[in-house]
Amino acid sequence: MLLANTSTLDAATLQFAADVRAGLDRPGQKELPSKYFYDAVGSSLFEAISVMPEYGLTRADERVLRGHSRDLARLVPTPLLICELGSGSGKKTRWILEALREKECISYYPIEISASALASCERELGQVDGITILGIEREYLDGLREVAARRAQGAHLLVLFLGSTIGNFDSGADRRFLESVRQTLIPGDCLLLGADLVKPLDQLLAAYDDPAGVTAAFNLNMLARINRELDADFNLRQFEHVARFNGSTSSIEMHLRSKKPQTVTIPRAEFMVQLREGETIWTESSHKYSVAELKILAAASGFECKEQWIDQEWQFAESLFMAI
Ligand code: AVI
Repeated sequence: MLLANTSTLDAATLQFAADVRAGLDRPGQKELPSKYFYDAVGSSLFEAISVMPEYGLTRADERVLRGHSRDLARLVPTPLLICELGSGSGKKTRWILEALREKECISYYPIEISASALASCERELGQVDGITILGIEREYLDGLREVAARRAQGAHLLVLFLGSTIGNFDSGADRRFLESVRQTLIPGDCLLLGADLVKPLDQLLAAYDDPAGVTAAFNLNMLARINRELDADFNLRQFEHVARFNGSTSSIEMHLRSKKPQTVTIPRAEFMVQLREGETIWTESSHKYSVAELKILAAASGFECKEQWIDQEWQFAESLFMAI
């Protein structure tokens, strides 16, 4: 088997190699962590997904924020430090910042592991008057702790976790993550959580398997990324995108199905993987919540659900949780 000189790889690539190896070496269902979708190509493909007619999630998120930012501003205590976990381009946050700047002195801290996403967020929101922006290039919880440490006496935090990224956590990991967020907060601090809701099956399947093949390209880019960064020899034409609904977990699952028996070499992970015809690699789960489930999640992680705003066109909820 081909071995690469891995001693020259940076820490991020070594971690990527270790995670790829662990996921593909699993007995039973092989898997790859969905966080690795978002390299430069994957992030652009996700931007394209978000404007596809079949994928209403991002537009629904924006509609609710546009329609209810003033209601939100009335409910949160000030002075305020706003931290956004995974801000992306920051486009939909504009409504919130504009509604809140009419209150007291506001600071906005987008938290992102991608320097380029932070830069475009600072460009997008830099011109909102009366708001100080400071991008933090860290993992979500590390970044949040850093912001919490900066709070002045009497100031409150509003944490934004939008776009239903919470739905991409493994089952049970959503509650554990919210508990960790809660531990960095004090009573009265708030969390605005965007979550996609259960909806008819045909609508969900079309959203995750659009006829133009953009979501398929997004999914397959995971293998292309492994080829680029770990020198692997995945033949993308020998895999197909699969989206299916798992009723027992209320999640859309995305997989990559091997069209034939094949062996793939991943030199920088010092690993070789064999796939059977029809065998799948599980790449993502996207949980679809119910309104009641979100209230239970709030209570289970130390929050009170103060308000919920629902988009009726796409069934998407923005929930305002207050730390108790
Ligand atoms: C980022 N996340 C909320 C998206 C979702 O819908 O779960 C990722 C995505 N996967 C396929 N299409 C979009």
